[in-house]
Amino acid sequence: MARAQFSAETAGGGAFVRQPNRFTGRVTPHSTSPEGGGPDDQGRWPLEAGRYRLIWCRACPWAHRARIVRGLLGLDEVISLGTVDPIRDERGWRFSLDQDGFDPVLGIGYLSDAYLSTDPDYTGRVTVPALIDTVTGRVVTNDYPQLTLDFSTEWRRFHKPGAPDLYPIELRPEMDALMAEIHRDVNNGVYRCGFATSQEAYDEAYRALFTRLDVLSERLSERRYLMGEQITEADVRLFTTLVRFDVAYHGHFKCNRQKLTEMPVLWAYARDLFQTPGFGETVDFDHIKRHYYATHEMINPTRIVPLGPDLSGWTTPHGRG
Ligand SMILES: N[C@@H](CCC(=O)N[C@@H](CS)C(=O)NCC(=O)O)C(=O)O
Repeated sequence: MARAQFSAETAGGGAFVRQPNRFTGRVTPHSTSPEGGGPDDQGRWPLEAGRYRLIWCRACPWAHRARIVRGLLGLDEVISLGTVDPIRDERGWRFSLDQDGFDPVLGIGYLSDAYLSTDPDYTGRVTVPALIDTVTGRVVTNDYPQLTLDFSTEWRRFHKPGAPDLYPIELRPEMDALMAEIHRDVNNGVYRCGFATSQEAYDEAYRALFTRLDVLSERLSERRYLMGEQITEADVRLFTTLVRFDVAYHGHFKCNRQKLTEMPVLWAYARDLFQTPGFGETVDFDHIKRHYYATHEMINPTRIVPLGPDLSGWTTPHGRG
């Protein structure tokens, strides 16, 4: 069997099994801690404007979700943003895009500095997104699925006027089930294709991915967004994978039954979102390509970054809505 990109996260049959999220603190108005205090005995941090910092990488689909949701809800003013270099070095995610290589607020050069000062025994992958407490420098959470839902529900006090409800209470049961399928087969499914180290594991992931995309395409042929006429968290989660499909997953992860541009409904849907304020301006195709092709040395040992594909189609009329 081929050598794995992440051997600790590769099962016996060559399938990629993602590590659990280590830090699962939550910022919430229900915390019993005072302002400026740490987490209460249930891991709940106090809700405060200007206190927490979101660290993201423009290339990362999990981090990209948090960036989009933060913007759609108008939380930009109350949660600051730090951006790591799309290429990790041997110490991992670094703040080399910042002056002198240090995050200007946290004063650290590597995201691992925050992880290790929070848990000196941490041995897992240091991942984005991460929400960091600027008072103590500790990692509050790297639990990306909960993070964005908390932006919608726990941070409501700081939403901009007229902010969308991305997680409507009456839709949650259906949305949760849909997002679980999208996560398994699409968001993480592309990684299960790319990081498989056996033909069988790859075949299984590939089939699940395209079968799910067919189902989603069918659903989206009858409605503008996944849950109807309003954008929800489910759309944000699907978008961050679709926008990377042709530039990264089709080639690098061998998700190549079709390109996104060859799946008419999904392509129009993705363009519709791309052209919606809060989406397109957060996309950095250059960072995405450089991250994937130059980071996974087991998959692309030459680290050559392809020049294509042509991206001009993203701004063409989508004909939806
Ligand atoms: N926290 C999740 C998802 C976040 C994630 O995987 N982010 C990627 C970037 S897309 C990352 O930070 N990878 C760091 C690494 O592979 O060392 C995980 O641990 O799998």
